Amino acid sequence: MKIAPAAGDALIVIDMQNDFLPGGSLAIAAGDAIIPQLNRYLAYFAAHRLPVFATRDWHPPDHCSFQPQGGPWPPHCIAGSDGAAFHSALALPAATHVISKATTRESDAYSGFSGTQLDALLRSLHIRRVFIGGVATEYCVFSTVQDALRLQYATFVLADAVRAIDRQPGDGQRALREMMHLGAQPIRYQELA
Ligand code: VGL
Ligand code: ZN
Repeated sequence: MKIAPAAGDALIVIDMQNDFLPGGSLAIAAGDAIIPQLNRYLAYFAAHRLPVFATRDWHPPDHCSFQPQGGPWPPHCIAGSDGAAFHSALALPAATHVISKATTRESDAYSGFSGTQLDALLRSLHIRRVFIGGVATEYCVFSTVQDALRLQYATFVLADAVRAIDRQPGDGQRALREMMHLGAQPIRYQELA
């Protein structure tokens, strides 16, 4: 099936930050392998003058999700650090809307919608369909897709431009199946008209 992105569509790139990519403090194996794919989607949306959003984890140094505070994760994506920066190979257009999340000690937000202006911005731009890729499939991508569906956006998951942490083998695949079960549609770059 061919999908033709058009007015009313937006691309949302989730958390493509150094700490989630090889060399980072919470590195996803081969997470950087999806950058060329994401760059193709970014170029497509920019060429069609469609809005692009990029979410980022933007944590204080003592964030509740960090192991020293009793959370599940090593410290990562501390606001303003190199680890929190988007990967330098990610070709974000100058007009990208950057959405920072989980910015206070007590707020842990996997979803790009959680505690942010993302929904309000999408609505102000009359967006009805969202195309979501990035990392990690079973955490921030999954939560963002769930919220997008709950908020009534037609939701496409970039099947060729997501990567999982896979703490348990198969976590990413299970999350993808669940997203489709909830009503998301997988899409691959070749399917863009
Ligand atoms: C994420 C773990 C901790 C993510 C964020 O972006 O999926 N994962 N914080
Ligand atoms: Zn985090």
